[in-house]
Amino acid sequence: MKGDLKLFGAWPSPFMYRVIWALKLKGIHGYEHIEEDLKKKSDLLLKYNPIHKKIPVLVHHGKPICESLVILEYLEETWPDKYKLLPTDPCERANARFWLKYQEDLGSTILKVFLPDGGEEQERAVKESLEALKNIENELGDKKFFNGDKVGMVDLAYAWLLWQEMMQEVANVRLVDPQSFPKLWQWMINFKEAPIIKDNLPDRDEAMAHFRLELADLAKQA
Ligand SMILES: N[C@@H](CCC(=O)N[C@@H](CS)C(=O)NCC(=O)O)C(=O)O
Repeated sequence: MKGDLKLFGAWPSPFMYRVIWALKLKGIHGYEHIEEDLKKKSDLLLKYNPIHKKIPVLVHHGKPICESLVILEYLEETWPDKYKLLPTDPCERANARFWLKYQEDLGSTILKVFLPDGGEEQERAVKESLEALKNIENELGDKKFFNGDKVGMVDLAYAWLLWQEMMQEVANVRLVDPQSFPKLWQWMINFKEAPIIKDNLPDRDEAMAHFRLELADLAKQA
């Protein structure tokens, strides 16, 4: 392992899991995990991510790298010969980056699906999310994973769909189900069963209990 590596995270953040999976897929062990309380952030987190004040932050040789996808790119560049997260062909790489950006642009829309008070904004978010999910399903096609037969960066980025599936059960809002999105559904199963991933997923019951509390908090604030 190259030098000193620390990961600031907060269970069960899907953004943090992206980094954990990438580190483990690349076989980078021995990093230090620092668990943050997001209601009482540490001075170190605020120092390392003063702009967004969010986890995950990876600190390598004392230098912070913020934003989960930026961290994944950093890991790919720093350890290029270990498990490859991006395709090597420039055109395929560009396509992977297109879908990485697509899911980032979709983030705030998906969150609005879970607005506690519903209404027009939520309806619009559901409609837009369903359209986007159709595009994502078409991109996936009959492939096992987005880049073929091995988990890659795009899969790690879209793994929030697993969180979405747990949230929809808690919030009683349905976006993805096996009938309307059979390929995405199968991909979620493939992803959960993939080596490394399957041993590093949050416990479903504990995560659902956490989401119930979060949604109750959101409803109180609304
Ligand atoms: N775009 C960021 C999102 C990270 C994010 O939203 N982290 C949440 C936890 S899931 C956080 O730290 N929230 C604290 C806050 O908003 O104050 C990434 O990809 O790293």
